[in-house]
Amino acid sequence: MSAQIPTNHPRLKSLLVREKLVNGFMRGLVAGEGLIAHGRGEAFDYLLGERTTEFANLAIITASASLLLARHPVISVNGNAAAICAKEIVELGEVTSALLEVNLFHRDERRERSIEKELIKNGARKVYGVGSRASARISELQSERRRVDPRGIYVADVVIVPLEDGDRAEALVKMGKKIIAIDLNPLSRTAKVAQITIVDNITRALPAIVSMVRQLRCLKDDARLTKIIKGYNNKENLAQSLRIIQRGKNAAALSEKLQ
Ligand code: PTJ
Repeated sequence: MSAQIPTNHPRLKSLLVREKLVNGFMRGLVAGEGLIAHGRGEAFDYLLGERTTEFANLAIITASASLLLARHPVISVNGNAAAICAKEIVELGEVTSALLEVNLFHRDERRERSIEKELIKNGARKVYGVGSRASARISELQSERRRVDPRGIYVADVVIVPLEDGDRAEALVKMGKKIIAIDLNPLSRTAKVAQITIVDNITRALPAIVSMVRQLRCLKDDARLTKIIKGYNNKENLAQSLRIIQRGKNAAALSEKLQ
């Protein structure tokens, strides 16, 4: 932990995450643009009260059920996700048997290798999509995100996309894949196009999915998992998250707490 941040600072958690990102930027994991993207996420998080809402929780349950029923799940990892949640990404990969694939918007092979190293340092056995391993192409996409691993995202049935920028999620849905987005902005293109959107901070969402997968797995009941998925409506769920932001009660409660 940083020597400069007092442990009783009311914004301690948030400041520590910022520190991880800046650290990740300096270590070559995070794109400069990633720091800006985090700021936008923080603003939405504040408006949501910096907590996992009941609607985010519903999406977490549905995402966990989908991961348990998936045949070939893949977790797409970008710079921000690796800098703030490498350990949790590896853990989720382990509990769901999902592959980990590096897929960057601002593609840069050195950064890909740094992210791969970070995941391996945190316990990953294999990382897909790095350098020439990303030899398949998503034809609908213009961005560098079109390059994917032929054994990873290209053939996945379920893909988790934390902190995205929209066009790829749309292309993957067109390819028939189920997309689980983690995005604090319920208005983003990714949030709207994904079949399951978890409107929550990745730092809270990933541990919650890991714990939910463990709970649901114990049921050994595929019919129940299918029922959970069928009963979920992403459009309605996003509208509810937006209502929380519009009402402003969560943000007011957070502001009160921080006085
Ligand atoms: O590492 P790269 O090259 O793949 O680049 C990654 C970024 C994040 C720069 C790139 O994907 C990008 O430009 O993304 P956007 O379009 O800014 O979208 C990022 C989304 O993630 C926004 O909707 C933010 O609100 C959201 N977000 C930011 N931080 C978090 C978050 N969502 C969940 N948890 C966060 N901590």
